[in-house]
Amino acid sequence: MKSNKFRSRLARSRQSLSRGLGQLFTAKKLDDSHLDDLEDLLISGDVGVSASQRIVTQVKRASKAHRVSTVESLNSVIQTEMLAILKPCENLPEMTGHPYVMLVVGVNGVGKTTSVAKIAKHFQQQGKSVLLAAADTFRAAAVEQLHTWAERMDIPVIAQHQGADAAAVAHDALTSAMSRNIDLLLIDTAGRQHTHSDLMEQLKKIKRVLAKVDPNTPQEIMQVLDATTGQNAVSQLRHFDSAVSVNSLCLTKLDGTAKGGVVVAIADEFKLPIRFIGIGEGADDLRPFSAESFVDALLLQD
Ligand SMILES: Nc1nc2c(ncn2[C@@H]2O[C@H](COP(=O)(O)OP(=O)(O)O)[C@@H](O)[C@H]2O)c(=O)[nH]1
Ligand SMILES: [Mg+2]
Repeated sequence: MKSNKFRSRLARSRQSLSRGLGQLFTAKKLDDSHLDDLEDLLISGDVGVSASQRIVTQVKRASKAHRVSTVESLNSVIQTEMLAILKPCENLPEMTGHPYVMLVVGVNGVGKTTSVAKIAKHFQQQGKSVLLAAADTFRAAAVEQLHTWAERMDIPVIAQHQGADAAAVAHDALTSAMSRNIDLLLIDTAGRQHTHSDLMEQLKKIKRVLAKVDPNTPQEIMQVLDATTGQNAVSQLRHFDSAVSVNSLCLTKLDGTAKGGVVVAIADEFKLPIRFIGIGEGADDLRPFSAESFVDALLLQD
């Protein structure tokens, strides 16, 4: 059942790619103009220039070897190459250290707070004790939003008043997690400040303050990216990664977008682990990333 929901949430991305591939394959033999069309199709599906070229190169090779005679065989070459690009993203940071601290970052509106709640629930269901830190002190509503989720899931939250120092909230949360013997501390952060550089300074400060309490923390800096923003997500990642060294990703809103190919672009360019993908607004609409299921959902026809 779960995998059906996953497939159906990715339907728009799958349909847009497969329709294009079907149209491409009206001729008997793939020639160079078809390969250009294939590259355009992949790029317009947000697969990114470099990953699209990589895939087209493989299709060209297979075509020369007469291995691409049907739309299914074309699909299968694309599938194999996408899988090769995505597979390394399954190498997640190992969750060692106690508490394990995930600092969740990203621009406003990408789904940080929602993802923090979903991730909390995911690990709670695995029997881990979880604590949340409301370090988005920029907006009062952000703290409120986290509280609402946490109450529903019966998970404790550390928060302060609006405008409080985000690093102080993170500090409190970590010391509290240590004294309560918590397994996992999830820190929600702001996505907007007066300026972009303020935000990056704040995130760096949170990192410093955490490391002072426990030099192993934060073990994971997870950037949340909204897949519907396509190539914008790529440039957001470039900025955050250069400022705070992101070591995992959560890609949200893959439901209802035709831009699911952006996952391939991000994997190809950054080779960063993808821990989760978001496929809806509900608490259960989160899936651990699997390269196989993702490629199947993107390319395998019903
Ligand atoms: N469709 C869909 N909406 C999502 C997903 N994740 C988050 N959202 C919605 O995106 C909006 C912004 O989310 P929020 O967590 O507040 O973003 P933040 O500003 O980064 O903390 C909310 O309306 C969420 O319900 C997802 O995977 N799919
Ligand atoms: Mg938020």
